[in-house]
Amino acid sequence: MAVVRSNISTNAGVRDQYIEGVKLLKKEASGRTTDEFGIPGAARSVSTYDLFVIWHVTAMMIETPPGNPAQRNAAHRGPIFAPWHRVMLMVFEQNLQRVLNDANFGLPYWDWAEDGDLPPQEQSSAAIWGANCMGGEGNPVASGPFAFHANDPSAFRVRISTNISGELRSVNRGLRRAFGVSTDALPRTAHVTNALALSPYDSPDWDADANTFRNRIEGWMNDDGVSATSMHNLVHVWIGGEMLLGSSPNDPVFFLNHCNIDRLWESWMSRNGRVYVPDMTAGADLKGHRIDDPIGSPLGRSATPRETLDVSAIYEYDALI
Ligand SMILES: [Cu+2]
Repeated sequence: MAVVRSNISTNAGVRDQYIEGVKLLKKEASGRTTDEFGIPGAARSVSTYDLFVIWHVTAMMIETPPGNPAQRNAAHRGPIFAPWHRVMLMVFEQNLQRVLNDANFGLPYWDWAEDGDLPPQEQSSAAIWGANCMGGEGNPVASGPFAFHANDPSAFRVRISTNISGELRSVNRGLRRAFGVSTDALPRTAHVTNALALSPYDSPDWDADANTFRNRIEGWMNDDGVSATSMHNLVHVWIGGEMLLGSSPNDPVFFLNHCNIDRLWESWMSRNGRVYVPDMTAGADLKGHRIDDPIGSPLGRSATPRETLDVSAIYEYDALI
């Protein structure tokens, strides 16, 4: 039976389970070590949680095609954006179910447009940033379940990050957030409504300039079809700190943002059917973004975009838009 994904701001049970599950995955040794991923320095055990950080960074470093001037990569700036993150979230959800010993656990989402509809000065005090949820901002974050405590080795720490070139590096520090620094507000309900009215899913040039549903929710374009930071990208930018980097899955809120993006995609498919483009007649320059191209992972599971279109037997949302 499909598990149900619900709103973290209104479901305290799922919220507490999510926090507990993240902490367990962060403590669990994956059996892999940093040297296997080419990370400089002494070889060190990588936690299961940090495999998701490595997975995301690695995908961002794969240009599709190599040298592509549109900077499309194996997970972003192209059609693969929604399916790629759906696969990542499904593997993450399975791992949470395993460590929580709860096969009915559904990943929660953060409906950031609800908070985006608040006056900008109230957005950083929304329920999601409470000490009983994701905690607040700071360098390092000082409140909530992922607060940094220098003398406590079991406190939440960032262990994998990137250098200025986006390459994987070992670090040992607290989580960083800085709300509303280069943008003062989150996306609003109107942005969601406008994006959902767009069709097709994606179209040529399949990049950050396409005025399509995929590009709009990814957030390279505003409601007027003009290049701007919006929706998914704007959420990353508004939170700041860890969320500005290729290693953004270091912040547990990453998965809540993407779960909401996945909910928007599911809402779009409920209007337009379970359709995806481009198909396999598209040229090799779109390799990695076509419907039957594989999405790989360091966690051993692989899927194609086609296989991600109907997940109704695996999970559903308590509410679509
Ligand atoms: Cu991403």
